[in-house]
Amino acid sequence: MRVEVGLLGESVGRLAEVGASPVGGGTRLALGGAARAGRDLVRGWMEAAGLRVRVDDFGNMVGRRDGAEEGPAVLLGSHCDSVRRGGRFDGALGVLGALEVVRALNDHGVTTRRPLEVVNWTNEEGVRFEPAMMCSGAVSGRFAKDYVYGRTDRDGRRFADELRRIGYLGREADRPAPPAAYLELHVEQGPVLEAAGLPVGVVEGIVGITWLEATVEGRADHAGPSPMRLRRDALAAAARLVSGVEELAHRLTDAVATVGRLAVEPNVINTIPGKVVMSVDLRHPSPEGLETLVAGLEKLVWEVEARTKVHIALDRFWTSEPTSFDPGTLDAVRAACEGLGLPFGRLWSGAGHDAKYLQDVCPSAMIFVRSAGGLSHCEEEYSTPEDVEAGANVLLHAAVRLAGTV
Ligand code: HGY
Ligand code: MN
Ligand code: MN
Repeated sequence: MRVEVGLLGESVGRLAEVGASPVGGGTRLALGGAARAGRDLVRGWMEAAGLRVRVDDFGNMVGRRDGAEEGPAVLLGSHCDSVRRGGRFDGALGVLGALEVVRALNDHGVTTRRPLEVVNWTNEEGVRFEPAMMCSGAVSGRFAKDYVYGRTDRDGRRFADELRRIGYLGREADRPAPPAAYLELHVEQGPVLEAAGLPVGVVEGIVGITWLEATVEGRADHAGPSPMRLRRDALAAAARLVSGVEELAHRLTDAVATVGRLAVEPNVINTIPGKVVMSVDLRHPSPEGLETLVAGLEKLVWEVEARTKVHIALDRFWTSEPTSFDPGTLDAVRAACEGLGLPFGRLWSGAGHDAKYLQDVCPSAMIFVRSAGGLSHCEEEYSTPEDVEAGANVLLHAAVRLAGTV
């Protein structure tokens, strides 16, 4: 039994047209207009594949395919929201690959013992509404409903209001029940599989991630008359912080750190910046490494304050601990690769995924597909049809192993 990769490629291409940019990528930030159009498209495909679709109180979309037995389902899925000017495979491959698994089972007349469910998680990226993996985290009990509903975007719009506005505010009773197992197909978004010459990978875990926001308060003043010795330039201080953050990661093996978002006030040519608000994204495979990075950042803040006479407030608002996936579920993925005669890598994910929070509530694992140039979160993101087909077939056969057939 194999998936029909032409159909999968076609649906990835159709979904990519929603919020498309002129060069092949696109923007479908959570709960925006393009996200709604993408959701409507996916919902139609889910229903056309015979799935009974429901939407929960976080906007998570769940399509159910009955098994011979009742009881916990094997859940397959990922997310359809994107970063700004992201790629067409990040997240979408996991939702549409899961849909392709359902179509293959339908085409081959296969009844699974356990029910199968396909899920599109709301707001995995955490770009418009920080933090990431928010609605798989909410269903897994990591985030309270009020917290999620009250998160606001840069324009002050609330999550709950936006969910209602796009017509995807469903019921708590329609949340996915704790699954028997969870599988997520995703592009690697890094260089490991390509460097090893492998099409797919068995993902054994996800690194730890912590997000902070630094608010640098200086004093706005005229860019001309104000002597240098009297200035409290918030942007000059923030610049020291940005390069110091990068230096922290270079000094610790396996660490990565990024300042991806930065806002300057008043942001005009002839005023000394009075305030800067910037993000800090720190990642490490171990809890100790993550805490070493945070301690290094706190020391750096103290040094920059002492040197530049600004005040810097750090708000550490999200931490996703390093996560190892379930050995039994990993065995099912490995056995699927072997059964298909596919060479496969074994690696950890440097990117966060909804599977992290699913592992909190059920045995979970991920399957990676090779990323060309290791690129992602950019419009150049690409995976070949052959690699996409290999990944989707691994998902199909791992799902069948976990769900059983009658
Ligand atoms: O940030 C991440 O790693 C994921 O893409 N949300
Ligand atoms: Mn993703
Ligand atoms: Mn992503």
